Amino acid sequence: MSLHPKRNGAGSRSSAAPPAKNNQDKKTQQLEAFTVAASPGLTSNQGVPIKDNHNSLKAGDNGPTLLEDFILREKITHFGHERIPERVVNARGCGAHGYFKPYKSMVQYTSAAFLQSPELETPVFVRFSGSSGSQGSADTVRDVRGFAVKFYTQEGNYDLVGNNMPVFYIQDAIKFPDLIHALKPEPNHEMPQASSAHDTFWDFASLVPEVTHMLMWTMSDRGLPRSLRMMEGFGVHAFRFISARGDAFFVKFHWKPKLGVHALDWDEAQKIAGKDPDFLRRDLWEAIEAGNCPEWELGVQIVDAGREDDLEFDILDPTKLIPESQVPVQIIGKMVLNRNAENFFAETEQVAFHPGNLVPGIDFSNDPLLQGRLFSYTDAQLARLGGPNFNEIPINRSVCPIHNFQRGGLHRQAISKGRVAYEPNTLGNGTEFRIDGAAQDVQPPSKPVDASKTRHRRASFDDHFSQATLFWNSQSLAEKDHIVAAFRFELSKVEVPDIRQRMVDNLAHVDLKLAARVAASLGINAPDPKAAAGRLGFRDYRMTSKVSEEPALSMAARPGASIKTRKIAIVVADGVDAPPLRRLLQDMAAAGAVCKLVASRLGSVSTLSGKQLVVDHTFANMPSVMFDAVLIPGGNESITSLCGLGEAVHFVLEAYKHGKTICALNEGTQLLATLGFSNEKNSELINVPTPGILLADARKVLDGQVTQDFIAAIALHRHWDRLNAEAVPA
Ligand code: HDE
Repeated sequence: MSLHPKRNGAGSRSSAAPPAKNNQDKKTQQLEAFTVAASPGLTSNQGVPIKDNHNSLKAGDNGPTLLEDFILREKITHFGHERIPERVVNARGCGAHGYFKPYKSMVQYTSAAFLQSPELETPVFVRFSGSSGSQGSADTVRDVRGFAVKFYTQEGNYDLVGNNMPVFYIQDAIKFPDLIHALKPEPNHEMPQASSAHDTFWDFASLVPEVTHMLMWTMSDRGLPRSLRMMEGFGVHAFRFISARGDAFFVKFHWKPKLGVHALDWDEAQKIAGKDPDFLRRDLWEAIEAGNCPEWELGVQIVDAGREDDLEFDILDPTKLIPESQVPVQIIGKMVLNRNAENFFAETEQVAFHPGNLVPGIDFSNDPLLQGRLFSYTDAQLARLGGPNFNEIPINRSVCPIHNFQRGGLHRQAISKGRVAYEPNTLGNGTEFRIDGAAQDVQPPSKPVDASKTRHRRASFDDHFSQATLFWNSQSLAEKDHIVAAFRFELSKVEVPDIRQRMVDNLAHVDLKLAARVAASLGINAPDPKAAAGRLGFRDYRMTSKVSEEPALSMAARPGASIKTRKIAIVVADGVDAPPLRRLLQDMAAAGAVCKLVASRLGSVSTLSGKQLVVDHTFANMPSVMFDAVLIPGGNESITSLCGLGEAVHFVLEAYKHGKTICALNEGTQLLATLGFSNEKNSELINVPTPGILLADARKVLDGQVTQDFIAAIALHRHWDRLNAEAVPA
């Protein structure tokens, strides 16, 4: 029996869970043993019954509280210690359980047991995170997102601790503290929160050109995912697959979301940060609770060890990606997230990832950024989780047995039997016990190392711009506009003009037009690539790229076909024309969309025929930025009220500005009148040449035409090429 989605509360675990029959259930069963249900009555932590939880023990009714009140002392003391240090980066996150299943055996490439059989489901826990903000920061800030997956395999835990972008800012771990200090709030006044738009970040960025490629990603719409369910994941570094025969391959990991890759608009993202700072975690939680379990396919780009020099860049350089048209991504399996965590702290906060948690058949590479991470994560867990036994915390336990002679340490839970805590021994079970190294080692020997110590960086890491240019060239016009706008926004927040100037001079090495467009709004000189090239530490070196444009790098080039889980707002008031609306609601639900009625107040609105429709949200509590599309049903009275209601007009105008699909039926078109759309030929479905704006005759709803057009337009996600969108004062 596997824990596949159950509608209505797929997230909840029954207290009498059935016995585990496959690997996927093993983790659930294990966690079950630690799960505590609420029960009547209260006790202290020692199990002593508590009769009064309202009054502390005092010397007389008016007297001081007594120190001997151990119930009060215990409660207050525990409370004072209930926080742990947040992660130094990636502090804000949310997680969910699920499983991974290969589509085929990868035996040819790796001996990793969880990749051998399409029959085997492996339990996983995934934590998504924002990298720069603190635990309480908003979800929708511009940032790279963490995408960390813990596979509970039968050979131990394997962690793929990646991001939603395939490259990273820096090439060597020794720069990480500098990068993060520059990115985080400035140390004197602790501002700004969860934002790179400040002097210290751009000061660093302008002086360290290796960050340029990653900047292109973070300034692009990839920095603003519409949903965690709609973003890609990447292992970033080259890892290695090792087969049972000892053959070695470089491998880059990809997660491809089944719902497509989609982003928010920057204005929208900023507004959501105020309206619902939990937007992304709420979206994930609600989707799983509703049984809309998100899925990703695992892809690998495999390069035979020894063939890596065929690439024009260094495979060990984490600021480079392997273009998919150069080495195609093989899809090898599927991950489904189907259960929300039971307790945020116990699971999501205490989960401890480590890129060095590997299983036999998967190895790391000599990527100098990865090498530094191998040290950092254990160290981080020691600081955060208070000692060396964090592997015993339920969410971190492997599902296979643990046996070694590590003993003691803070919070040790295992009660190890016997007098033997060393190897080899004969006293453990009466015969000689000795590890002889016959089994495959987790870290197989690779090429012998015979080199002088050096702090030198390889010349093959010198090109910082070719792939930034490749990324730029691969974007659609709208995506390019967004990148320009993002650079302008960020650099306009920089107070020191020299920093802005250095940055646009650097950008001139990516693309002169990009740099000129950014500079134009900043009140600085036109970009000067020569000025950048003359600067200390700046290398003006470009490799010869084999690929000049890569479709996989653009989100616009790959719109999805489905509108599953997309949110549609139906704006209504009393007097709404219900029959066509009902039909559209049915059609949209059948296509998997989530429709919500939005009005000026909660309760219900009356229809033309005097019936009542229940309102889900108000314009104030669920503004247009929380939706993917808008439907304006007809009904004279309803539309007259909505046209006179500022918040309703704003709702629709803002949706227009953010490129969302808007469908108006009959009189509903009047709400769009402020934008100059009208529906004079009321009997026709008018395809106004404005993308994603459908003005429809309600009678056409019944023949399915409106449904079809509406779905097709929503599936395109956003329609950026709209006239006068900048004129909308939303
Ligand atoms: Fe991390 N990173 N990182 N990182 N990272 C942490 O680990 C670090 C890097 C990533 O949901 C910390 O447990 C160094 C790249 C994710 O719990 C810390 C370097 C990538 C998460 C740490 C990097 C990542 C972290 C903070 C440069 C993408 C959240 C607390 C050498 C491939 C995991 C902790 C979760 C978290 C160090 C660079 C991804 C301090 C030193 C590159 C998704 O150990």
